[in-house]
Amino acid sequence: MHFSKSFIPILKNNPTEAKIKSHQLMLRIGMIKQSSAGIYSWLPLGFKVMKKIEQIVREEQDRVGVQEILMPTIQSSEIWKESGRYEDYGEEMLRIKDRQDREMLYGPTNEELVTEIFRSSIKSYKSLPQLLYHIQWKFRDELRPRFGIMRCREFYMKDAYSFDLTDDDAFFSYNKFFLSYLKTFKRLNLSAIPMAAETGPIGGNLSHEFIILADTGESKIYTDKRIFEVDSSSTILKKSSLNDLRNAYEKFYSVTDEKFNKEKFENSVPEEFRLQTKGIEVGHIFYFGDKYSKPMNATVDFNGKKEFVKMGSYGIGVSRLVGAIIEAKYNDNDGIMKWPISVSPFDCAIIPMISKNDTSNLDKSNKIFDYLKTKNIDAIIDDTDENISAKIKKFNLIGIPYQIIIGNKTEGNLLEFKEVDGETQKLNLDEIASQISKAKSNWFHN
Ligand code: 5CA
Repeated sequence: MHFSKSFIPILKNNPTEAKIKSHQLMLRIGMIKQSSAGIYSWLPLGFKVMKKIEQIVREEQDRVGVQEILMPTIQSSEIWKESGRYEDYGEEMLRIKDRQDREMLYGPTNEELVTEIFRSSIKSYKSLPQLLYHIQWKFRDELRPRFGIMRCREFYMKDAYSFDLTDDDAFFSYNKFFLSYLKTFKRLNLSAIPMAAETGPIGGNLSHEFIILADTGESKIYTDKRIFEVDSSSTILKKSSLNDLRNAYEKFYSVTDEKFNKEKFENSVPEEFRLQTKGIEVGHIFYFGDKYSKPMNATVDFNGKKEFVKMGSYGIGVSRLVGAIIEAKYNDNDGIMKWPISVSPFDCAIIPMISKNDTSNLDKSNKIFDYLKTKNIDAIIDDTDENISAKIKKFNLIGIPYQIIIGNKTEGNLLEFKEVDGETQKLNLDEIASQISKAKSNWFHN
């Protein structure tokens, strides 16, 4: 890809309407464009990052045995009347009518629809557990959409649903998601902490939010710092191993502000480990038993009796994660962003110094590009006639983790190669390719 032909509309300055650094950067480097309040178009750079995040989320769902489906964005009001949430959901729900005057809605979440799908086909406890997920746009008519795609009205979410016979089985399902979320966020090079949370309009009484620490986050949290040391790397998909993991986390007091209890916090956390800060909610899991299966009559046969299935639901804010990664990785003091290689829009930027009548650096860049392509490395060449320092500054913002700079200092086979936030090294092309490939595969297998 040549920069001159790409659709990456860079702004000269930070847009004044954006209050937090992720929103500023996303507009500045042309990842998104607002189309109306809280509703955005995703331009190539933003879309690429979001699709890579989506793929990691998908792989980690598949890995714990969740099956992918795709439900529509538009739902009938009937099922929401069955569950009783049609009225309860209030003004956040976008209600529409079709030409037959039927009440429809743009789905804010899918508990009802997936329960309807489940009950029409699954009849026996022998088919349990059923774990289903989809990745689909949602709409919530938020009172105050803000911070760009962090709290918007139309957003992209992975939502999964579990169906089990007993509470005990359902906790096993819950814990599988608990583990898969930790793995997912790790592959995004994020440290997300599970915290006991309120359940709100989804319901139930067991719930965890997965929170990334950030000053600009909207969630207030109270936590024991020792929770950051919990290690999930040896946990396996067995009941007891997953229970141990949950216990390892729940040993430490860690809650969002709705659950905060000052006395409990101070009694259970020694002063030196207390942390009161803010974070971004990137995932949220819920257990709510028969809250939907009972009113919607979703049952299975068990020894001649009909039992209401026990359900949970599990969300990841796929589009919000794009902003959350920027909040975690962008240093707006020095103007350097560094995408984790696992989700970077390109693996490498080739930045040639180009003078008017001399195309030799551009020719060289094209050859490097072709070679990197044979190694499965996705590069972008800045073929514009900007000066080299403006180009480097621009790519520091765009955040592609590796840069190859082709300027006057290029000697023989040695190229100037640097990680966006690191020192310049002189390496030959083979060494560069293997360094990038190694970084990519490390993340893939994380
Ligand atoms: N049905 C449940 C679980 S699938 C559910 O909807 N949970 S949720 O309401 O907590 O949403 C799941 C995730 O979607 C949140 O953790 C958050 O990361 C993301 N999300 C929720 N609302 C918004 C919004 N207005 N803008 C961007 N992302 C959002």
